Amino acid sequence: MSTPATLRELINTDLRGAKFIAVSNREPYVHSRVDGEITCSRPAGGLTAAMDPIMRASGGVWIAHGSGSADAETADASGRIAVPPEKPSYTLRRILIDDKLHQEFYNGLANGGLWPLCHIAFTRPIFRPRDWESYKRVNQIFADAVLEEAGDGPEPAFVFIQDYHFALLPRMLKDRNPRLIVAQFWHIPWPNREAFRAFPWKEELLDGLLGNDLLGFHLRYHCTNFLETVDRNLECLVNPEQFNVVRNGGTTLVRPFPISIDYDAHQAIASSEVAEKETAWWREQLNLQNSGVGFLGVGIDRIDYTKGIPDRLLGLDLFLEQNPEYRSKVQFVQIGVPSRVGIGEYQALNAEIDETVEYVNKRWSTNGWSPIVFYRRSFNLNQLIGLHKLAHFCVVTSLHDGMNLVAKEYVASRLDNTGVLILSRFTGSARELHDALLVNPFAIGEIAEAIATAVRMSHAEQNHRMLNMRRSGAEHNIYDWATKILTTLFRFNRWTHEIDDDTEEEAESL
Ligand code: GDG
Repeated sequence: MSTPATLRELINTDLRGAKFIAVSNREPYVHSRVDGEITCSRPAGGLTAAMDPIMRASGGVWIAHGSGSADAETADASGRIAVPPEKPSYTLRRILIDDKLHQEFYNGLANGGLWPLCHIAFTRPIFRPRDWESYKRVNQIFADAVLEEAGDGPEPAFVFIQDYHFALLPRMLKDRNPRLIVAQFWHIPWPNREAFRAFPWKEELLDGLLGNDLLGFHLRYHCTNFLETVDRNLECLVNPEQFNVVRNGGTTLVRPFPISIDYDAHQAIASSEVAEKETAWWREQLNLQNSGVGFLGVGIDRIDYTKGIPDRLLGLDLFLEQNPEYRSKVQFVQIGVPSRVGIGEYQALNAEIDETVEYVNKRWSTNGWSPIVFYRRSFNLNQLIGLHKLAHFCVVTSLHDGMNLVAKEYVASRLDNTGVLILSRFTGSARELHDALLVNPFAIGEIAEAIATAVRMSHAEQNHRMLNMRRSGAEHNIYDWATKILTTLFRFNRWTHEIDDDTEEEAESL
């Protein structure tokens, strides 16, 4: 198993002193001015949660959009600030972008176009030409910053790009500095080639991605979808057996790297006094001692239509209808972190969640008990872990999700090997956590049935399932994910432009 130390060693030896430059839209630390005071917060989201420990180990530079109201004044003149604030170990370089430009890039093309295109959640994507222009412009601004950080000295630089906000960046970088080693991880699914037909600027987007030496997805299935999409749309050589694409003399390896969490760090918090205190806080906050509630369920998500939050609440409603003996015995806490609120579909979803919470609570509430407690706000990690520890079951009902880290975090917090995970089959996590109760999230009846199974499950069965899931969680941590990406690149031997035998063998075993 990899650790921060083994990852650091790998970077120092195999990366041969290359600069480590990460790129993402979202920054890991946001400075805001609230009532005259400057505060620093960590945004909710899978990508920043996963990348921060890797950057701590690499000691490199992370280039990201500076979104906080006090971001400029807390960084130096070129946007650089040492982070984490409490114990600096790497540099965050903030890119400040005009609001309108960022809005068209982020809410427009990235989240209004690519996000729904890549997820099967039956929300239609919207592609506005001006958003595409802004997407190109922002990719260009980031390319300038990366090239500046990489410098033009003889030492190599490794650029690790995150996600669908920067599909054009790899080609922009390679065109201007072919010596750069460029890898990208696409944190969301890649659609099948039929769905991708809707995208208006196919050739440019795919060519941009083929500027990468390595392109990673969570699942093999997403890799296959990508290779088929490229084959259908571009002049190039697609090698489905070797999982690579050759275009204009350059090779892009396409590989699955299922992402994970910092499992040990998570467990360490879960076993600390801090977590105990947070658990006690939740017990009091929810008035669990006096309420007669015997089972607590939890859902934690960004408020996003891919996460299936209304479906989950309706699943709980059906469970209460079908299992009257559990009314007033089961309480469900849903945490929903506001996300992308500038987009119409997200505003509609917020209204739908409010209506559903009200409908279910009105239907079943009695004597001070309401089945759903909904918090539309974020909590810090310690508070989330405190809640995981208290919850008898956790419900993840994403309609489609590249991986889903919440499922893995719940498992990591369950130190006593109890608790039940109800998990959508349409998450990447479902491919690893076989001992969860797997459900089709579109089928509310299956969610109701899974809740019924969870509250009736014996301790012995909980132990058996949770132990298996915890074993799998402990085997694949976030450092393994980064290590696999880096070793695949080294094997590919980008420095000599050769694909070695190991790489061929590895592709055959995929
Ligand atoms: C994308 C892909 C993929 C949630 N509430 C709070 C909070 N969170 C944290 C969770 C978890 C993260 O946010 C959410 O991660 P997910 O994986 O569930 O989902 P996305 O944000 O959609 O992430 C996803 C991921 O990228 C990584 O590749 O798994 O498929 O869609 O870590 O704990 N964090 C804090 N307060 C909250 O209230 N601090």
